Amino acid sequence: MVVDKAEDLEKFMEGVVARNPGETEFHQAVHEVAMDIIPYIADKPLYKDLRILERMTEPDRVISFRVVWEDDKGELRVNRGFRVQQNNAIGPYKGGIRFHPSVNQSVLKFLAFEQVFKNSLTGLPMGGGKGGANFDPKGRSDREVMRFCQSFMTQLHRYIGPDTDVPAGDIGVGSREVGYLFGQYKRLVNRFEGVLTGKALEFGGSHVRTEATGYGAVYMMEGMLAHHGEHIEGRNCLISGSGNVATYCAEKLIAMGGKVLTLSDSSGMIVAKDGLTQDQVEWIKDLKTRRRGRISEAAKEFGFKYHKGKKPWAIPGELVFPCATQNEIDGEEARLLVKNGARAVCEGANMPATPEAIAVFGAAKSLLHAPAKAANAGGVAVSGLEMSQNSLRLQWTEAEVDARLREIVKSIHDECVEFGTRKGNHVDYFKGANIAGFTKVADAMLAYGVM
Ligand code: NDP
Ligand code: 2IT
Repeated sequence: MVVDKAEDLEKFMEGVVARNPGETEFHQAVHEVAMDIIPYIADKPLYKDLRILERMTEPDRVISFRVVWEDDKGELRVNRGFRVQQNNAIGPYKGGIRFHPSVNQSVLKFLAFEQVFKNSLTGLPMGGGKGGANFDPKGRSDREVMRFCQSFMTQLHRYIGPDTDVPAGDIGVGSREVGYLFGQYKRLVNRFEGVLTGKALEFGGSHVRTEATGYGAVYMMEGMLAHHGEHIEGRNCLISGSGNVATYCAEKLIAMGGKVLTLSDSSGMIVAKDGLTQDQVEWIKDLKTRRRGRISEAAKEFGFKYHKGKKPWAIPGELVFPCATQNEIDGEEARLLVKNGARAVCEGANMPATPEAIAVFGAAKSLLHAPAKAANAGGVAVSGLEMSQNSLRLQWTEAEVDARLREIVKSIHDECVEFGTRKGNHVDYFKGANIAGFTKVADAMLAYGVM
């Protein structure tokens, strides 16, 4: 049978767009996966005729709810909360919660869809989901954030559970918010159970969960370079963002001898021309998690150059780690990075490169590019380990969890190589990750029959 794969992809995407009007981020995430999966299943009737990919694009359910809370002036505020339960074929729904004004159904559906493939790649029994609210924590007091979290969980608690759906952090949701969310869940259901990950160590958290996404991205970079006979030491690194993922990415790069030139936030970017030190990273972590300040303050404190409103992509660097948000590198910025000597891009953030940027990186001779679902899977992998520890009612040591994290990232890298190697040892990490992530979920769905 001759199959026109391009026509198949076009028809498939027409259906996705028609069923999900206006959800551009979701269309983008599905298209990026379908580009690899449709050719892969063209001669596999079991997957193709049983419409497995089409079924995977339809969330099991999307829950949306009103979140009402009182600000410090006594005024009532109304936000919209969501949980997208995308797919639980291989385990309970699992994925973070995002609090950011840009949150809407399209953004959360893209994140939940991606999460299914990412979680599958970890090899742990976790399905995919994502949640959040269009709440802006910036400028809000601790008490306001607490009241918002409590109201959010009052709605969410009826839909989640340790064997049903296990949320965690994402943008705007860190250990403070997970504490408030977990406390409210416990109060409502009167059970102490592993319903959230990213908890503090005192109440069921795992060592290395805070560090895991940033560390995991660096382990992935290390694996990609090693596969090509290279290493991190002595190389100039560009990082965007200055939150959880970015700061722990910087920390691990410094430990491995990399030179971290940049960090950023939504207001601008700092350039440390001699490279950040670990002490400076500690100061920035405190700035962001406790003092809740802006990255410009680090420039004042340490005499770095601050570029208001700029992103790091015009600075020459070899190892590139977008760790802030979706679509933060466009085609033009990708061309600039390539021109300035980028060797590898490792996606700490979810879907940080636009389709045009992915195409530019793909066309650049031998540039290595790890997609988010492989590069930032370390975070959810340690979340999966936190779930295991909660079930066992045990806490593993830091060394034990870090060793497991390294092992998981290595196996993700190996899977990308197995399914993504092209001629001449060049690895298409996008293709490898998409196919490896897809097959496990697809085979489980086949086993369940038609549903
Ligand atoms: P944080 O909230 O800790 O930090 C986010 C950082 O990105 C901040 O510096 C923030 O700047 C910046 N940022 C956020 N939105 C924008 C925007 N629209 N434009 C410019 N800058 C922005 O979040 P995380 O570090 O946890 O998450 C960063 C990325 O990593 C996200 O894509 C997330 O989905 C992904 N990720 C996170 C995981 C985790 O375990 N936390 C796991 C896997 C992926 P500002 O403070 O100015 O808003
Ligand atoms: O995008 C992600 O993988 C996360 N925000 C982490 C999810 C989790 O459940 O730890």
